[in-house]
Amino acid sequence: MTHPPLRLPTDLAAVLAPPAQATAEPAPQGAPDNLTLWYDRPATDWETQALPIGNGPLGAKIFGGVATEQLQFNEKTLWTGGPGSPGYDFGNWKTPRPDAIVEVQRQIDRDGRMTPEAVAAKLGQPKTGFGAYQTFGDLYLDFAGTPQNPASYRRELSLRDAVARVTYAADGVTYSREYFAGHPGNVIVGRLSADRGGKVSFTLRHTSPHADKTVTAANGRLIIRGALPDNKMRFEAQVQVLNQGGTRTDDGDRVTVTGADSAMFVLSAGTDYAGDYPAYRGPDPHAKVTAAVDAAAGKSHDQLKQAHLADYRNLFDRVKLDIGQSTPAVPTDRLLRAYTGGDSADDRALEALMFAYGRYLLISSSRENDLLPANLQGVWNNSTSPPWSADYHVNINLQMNYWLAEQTNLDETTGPYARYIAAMVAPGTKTAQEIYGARGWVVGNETNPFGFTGLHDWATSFWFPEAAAWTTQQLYDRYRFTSDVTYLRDTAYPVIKGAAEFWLDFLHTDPRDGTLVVSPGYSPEHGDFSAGASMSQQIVRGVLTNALAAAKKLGVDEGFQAEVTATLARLDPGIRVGSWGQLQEWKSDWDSKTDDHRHVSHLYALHPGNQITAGAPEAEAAKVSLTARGDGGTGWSKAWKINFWARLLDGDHALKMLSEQIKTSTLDNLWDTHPPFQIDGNFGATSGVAEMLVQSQHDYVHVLPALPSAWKSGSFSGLRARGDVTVDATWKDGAADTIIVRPGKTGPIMVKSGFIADRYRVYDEQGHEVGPHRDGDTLTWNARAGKAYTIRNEAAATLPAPPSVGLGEPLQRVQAAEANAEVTGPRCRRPAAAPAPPSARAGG
Ligand code: FUC
Repeated sequence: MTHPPLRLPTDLAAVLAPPAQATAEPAPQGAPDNLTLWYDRPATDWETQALPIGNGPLGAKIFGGVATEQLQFNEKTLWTGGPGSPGYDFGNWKTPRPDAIVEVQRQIDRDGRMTPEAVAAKLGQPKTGFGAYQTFGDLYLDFAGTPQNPASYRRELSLRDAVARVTYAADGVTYSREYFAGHPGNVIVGRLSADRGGKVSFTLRHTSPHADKTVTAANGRLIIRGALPDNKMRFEAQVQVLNQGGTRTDDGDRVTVTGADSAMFVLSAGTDYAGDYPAYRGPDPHAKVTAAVDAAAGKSHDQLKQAHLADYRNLFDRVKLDIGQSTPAVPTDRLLRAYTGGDSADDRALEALMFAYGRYLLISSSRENDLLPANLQGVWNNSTSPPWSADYHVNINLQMNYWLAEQTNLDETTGPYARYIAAMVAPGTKTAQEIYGARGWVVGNETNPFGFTGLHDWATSFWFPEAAAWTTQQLYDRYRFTSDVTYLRDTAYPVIKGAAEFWLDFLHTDPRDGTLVVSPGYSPEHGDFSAGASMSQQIVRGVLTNALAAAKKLGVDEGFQAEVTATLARLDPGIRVGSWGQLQEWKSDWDSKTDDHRHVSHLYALHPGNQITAGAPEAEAAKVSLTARGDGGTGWSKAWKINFWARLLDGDHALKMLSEQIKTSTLDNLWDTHPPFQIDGNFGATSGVAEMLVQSQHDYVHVLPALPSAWKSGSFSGLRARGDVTVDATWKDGAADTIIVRPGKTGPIMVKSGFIADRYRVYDEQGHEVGPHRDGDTLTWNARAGKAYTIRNEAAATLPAPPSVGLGEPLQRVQAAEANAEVTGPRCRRPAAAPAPPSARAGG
């Protein structure tokens, strides 16, 4: 059936129009810009105040001191430990322990539980040569003769530009500094200028805690070269200083500029790390670092900056969020202190800023040319012994770092994650064989850049073989978001298959009921060891389900498919409702109502998994558990709870968790704190907000599933849903006004939103009305790749009615087409059981 074209109402046409080209200019200085962090004094503390810039491999923290500027900087591969470090063993047992695991399994079969200490005594082994992420050191710029108290001081980080700036005035001169970390060219660029000629003078020098190095200056270039004593990893950084006007002199290990009109420096750094098992070493970094600095030094500041802005904005500008924020002209630390989580537009400003900041931080710490993904601190670390080695914890933390990536349209940031997980297959295969006697690959609770896939002996965190399976969830999810079958076949499937194969061999038959369970199993960092802990079972079910779906999609490995199908049929699903209505954390009903442990692992099936659907009895049980655990926790724990409440479709509680995180787990520079600083909470908070706005884990696009009542009216654009769909929406007085979906592939699309149970219309780009199939609050139609479809809430009627068609006609047509479907209904229905997916896809 075809329909006459409709003339689109003007404001609808505006929504449909492609986003305006980003302007090249930043917001004017001093004007409130809702996406700038700014402060009226220099930073004195690295962790809480200094501002982060980064391009993935390189990161820096800017202090903005007046007499001395400090840039602490990092290169993400600079790690102690691993091959070359005495006694490094990848965490594999130094001598075989043939019956050790079986003995633990027998004891758990007999007694039901074992203490972590008892299991660690049998299976653990001290960590050797694990290493830690290292600061590269600091650049200092000393400004001789600068007044102590300059006027109009401002230090800022623009999230729109990914540029940090410092400005102040002294003796009638305004001084400006500007820093960015460019992904193009892999350089950190600094520029110093003044509004009067000849006023730029400074000395640039380097310090670091790494003793085994040389620092030399020649032709305005500092060359910092050395090796870590522990593993002999070579490192090099170069900084080229270029002045306009004035003079430049080299002085041993420093460069001085005097009386210049402006000056720029470009920094690049590298190591001889390579991501390849077992040596993890590549070429000396000298040639690459030299080439990067030479290339950047051959360009003007303007060229470097334009390349950076174009690259960064291409990612950052894809998503916009308006939740009614209005940014007051107060520094960000004061905005944070004044935050109440109430109704004010200032509070909305901070929430919107936190959402954007997570995206900024991911773009800044995970890019295509990265050898490693974002670690516990992203790319930023000022220490030689950072908390938890600033490593890769894989019982929540690394996974959380990437929850936001696809949802918030940053697919390009996921490459390092995929490469890192794939690089664990080789060492993890050896560990699977030697420790567990299993096929496939495995990794434990914590890992490093050198394939540490075995065990250590910290009783409450040494054991978590489910980690490998969990890390592959993102790989499969990336396929669900992008529908990229080539990626599934070549990159994701082999890794997912290996993680699934491990469990085909390592599951244990539970003598209590004959089901297959994980034993020994340990719900992360909580309680006793047992068999069949809920999270263990949910993760294993997820990886088997994903591996099977992928093998079917690719039409490969029939024998493997049969094995997985048989195993799934016997697997304990790990979802049980306990005596007080809670979701059980363990197979036995051991949960305490007064336990407020930060890990809420047994809710994995709700988030990030998809085995529990809101409204189902298990979801009610998850709510009981979550309520009992309370609204506290470390930074990442609160961030996870935003996501949980959003998946339970409780937007007000999700916002409550975001506000708890902002109030009690956020530092002045808006970094998340565990404490100490841990970046996962920033990423988890952004993901949580995205989950409030769009969900797609059940293969339909659920728009505004958990809108908090405090976000009365607003809009977003550019969020992504599984099935290769980009989503925009506007809402007013708590109800969606307009939803626009842009599918990237042709085929059936399902869109769910509260108002669809009421009055709605769907248009294609030409204004032709689309006749979807409706079931309650969910529409299905055959969508064409590259087209935009607009669903309008006719009941809200905030847009003018299309002039050429009477209101009754399309509704009658829908009624005729859907004689058996409910046409009107409550605005916010309890979600129906998950509709059948438009194509055979599954997730875990
Ligand atoms: C997990 C958490 C801790 C911390 C550490 C880095 O082990 O339980 O709270 O976040 O990772």
